[in-house]
Amino acid sequence: MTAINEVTTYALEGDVGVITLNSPPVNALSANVRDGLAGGMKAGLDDAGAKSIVLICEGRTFIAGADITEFGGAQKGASLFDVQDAIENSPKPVVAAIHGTALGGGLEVALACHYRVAVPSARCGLPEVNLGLLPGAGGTQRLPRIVGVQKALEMMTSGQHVPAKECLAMGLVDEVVEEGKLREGAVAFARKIVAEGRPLKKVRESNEKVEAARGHPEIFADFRKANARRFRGYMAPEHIIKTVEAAVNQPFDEGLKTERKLFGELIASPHSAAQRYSFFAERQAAKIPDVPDDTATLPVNSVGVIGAGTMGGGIAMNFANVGVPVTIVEVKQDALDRGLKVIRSNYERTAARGGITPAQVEERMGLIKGSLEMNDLASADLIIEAVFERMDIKKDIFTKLDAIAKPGAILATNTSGLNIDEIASVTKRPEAVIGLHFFSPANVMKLLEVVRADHTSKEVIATSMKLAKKIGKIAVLVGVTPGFVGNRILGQRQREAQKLIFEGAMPWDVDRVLYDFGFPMGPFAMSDLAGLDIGWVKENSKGETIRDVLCEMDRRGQKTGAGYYDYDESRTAKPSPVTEKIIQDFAAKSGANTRDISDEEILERTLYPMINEGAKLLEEGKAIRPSDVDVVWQNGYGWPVYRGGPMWYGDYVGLDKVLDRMKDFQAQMGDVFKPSALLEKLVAEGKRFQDLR
Ligand code: T1G
Repeated sequence: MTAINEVTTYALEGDVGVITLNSPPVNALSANVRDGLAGGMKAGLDDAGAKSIVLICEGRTFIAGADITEFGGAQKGASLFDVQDAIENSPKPVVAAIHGTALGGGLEVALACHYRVAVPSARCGLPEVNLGLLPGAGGTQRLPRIVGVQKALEMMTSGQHVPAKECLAMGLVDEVVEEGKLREGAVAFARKIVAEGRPLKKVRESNEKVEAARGHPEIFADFRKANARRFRGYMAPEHIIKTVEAAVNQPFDEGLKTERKLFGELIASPHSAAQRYSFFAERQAAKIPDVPDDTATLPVNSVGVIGAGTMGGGIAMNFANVGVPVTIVEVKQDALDRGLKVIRSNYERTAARGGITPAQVEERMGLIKGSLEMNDLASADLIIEAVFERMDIKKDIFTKLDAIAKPGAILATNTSGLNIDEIASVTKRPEAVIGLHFFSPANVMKLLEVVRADHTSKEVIATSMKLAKKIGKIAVLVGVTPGFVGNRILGQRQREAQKLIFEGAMPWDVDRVLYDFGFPMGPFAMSDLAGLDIGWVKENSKGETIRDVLCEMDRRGQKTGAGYYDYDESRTAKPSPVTEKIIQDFAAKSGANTRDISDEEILERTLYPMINEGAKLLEEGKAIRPSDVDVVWQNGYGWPVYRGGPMWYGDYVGLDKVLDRMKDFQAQMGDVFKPSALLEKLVAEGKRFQDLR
């Protein structure tokens, strides 16, 4: 065995040359790995004893793509394109041996090989779209030549990781070898293709599938139309479609040029910068400075949930989905039955869409047990309270739980903003109390705000963060403050949205600006969807707010066909002259001077206070790092990932501009706009939030 460099070795196994990469954590195509590949190919080609070459990786995975940390830096080491040419033009067959995930540039290297074999657990994909990019090493030209135009469009615009079995069916891999025996399987396969005199299959030369699509522009028109809603606001999907059109209509090398030009546009775009930032932000969020990775964790093999309402039911599903038995406790049988019925219908709907099998529906329902007895939670490892948002009720439950739960059990509350230190204070084990703030629908939304209270132990924090990953959540650790990170910042936007419609803007103006910015929906449309009468009590209503008046007129949102908007039978929202009149009357009655308000001001008034509040949360230590605030808003509140999040966006706009506008607004409208000390400090030092690592 020869060491090519510190991450690559070459060895001759019989008459097969084997290049082995070992560059943890994911064998990303760093300069070292590219140099290793180039050196390994040279060794294999120069080795007279080698009739074929196998490329394999050590560690958890085959090459998982280009090294994203190198983007934007000076190009060092061998060029990826030269490495691919060396592989593709090799007179000896080159076989890629795939385990883990062959992604992005990793799959593109494998596509330059003449053959690919994989173990059953392997997955392949070109997920560059998730980074606001497109496959920039020939993937857009080679993939459609193997899997066809339609599948290539789907794979590259979704970024999906396709299992080996499906890859075999699509021709993306040539053989699936025994799990755990990849090296042997790949070497045997390489020997077989030599023995059978099989050709050097160059993907660039197999044109049937792209030629079959030539003269059928409707394929692309239909794909664009079918995905317009999903691609709204993103740059990369349309660029990807254009590269596949090039694969169909241009010779391979011309198509490669088109790919490089379009890749260049994307990698230079703020969209991709924001999405690459978000990739690392999500991984950073899992790291807690004073709770090291090796902190002991507690076993969670059984869970109790108190409350079978919308949140309780969704929370329970998360654990049943990963095989953890759950006991749901309710006070009344009918509430319990209703809750379990909703869970079953959720599972059946997923099964109807083919997301799970009917057997899995039964298996998961089998893991969820209903009870009217809190004592049934005495042996649970983790208990999550998800009842009505009233402090007295929560304290009553935690007092009972403290007496019932076994030593070492974690006592969690799903409150969306109440003081968890106060809740913990009624127990004799505040170190076991933590907030696990799920977002509705709890079985769907990715975000989990893990709320650290004053006495929460590091074991309980570490256990909760790891458990979140197990149930497929993106966990962000936050501190106790009203509304935690997400809702506290939301309060800023909602306040300004409400004020703006008093000053001359209409709800649909505010919504349009935020929708065009990239939010899935504006605050007023969101309120209509949720229902304007949440927390509204008819008997106490005095028509003091626009919402009061709308509810009194039975305009309670989509469900009544009218709210801020009017809705037609297909629930399409239309600006409402009724609401407009109510708002104008209100403004006149309150003596407000209404004026024309620009879209730019609407955006600044709704977003800049959010950025400022994020800075305050960092000052107060309620969020560990700015990117955590962004992960919360991207995964819990629909902030568009290609805009990075409130903190990234503040840096993008320029903190000096945010500060100036906040000061303008403060002068005009008071101290609710008072800039945070951190914002002032960063501007004074010419720094950005991203400099606060
Ligand atoms: N570059 C650099 N670091 C990477 C990386 C990459 N491509 N992928 C992962 N890491 C780091 C990550 O930051 C983390 O670091 C550690 O590896 C473990 O990752 C030319 C332009 C492979 C499925 O988009 O999807 O190729 O936090 O926590 O959950 O066309 O990582 O420990 O310090 O995510 O087991 C295309 C990105 C690149 C794949 C593993 N490739 N990676 O998931 O571990 S663009 C991707 C993933 C490209 C070419 C283009 C996942 C994973 P740390 P992890 P995991």
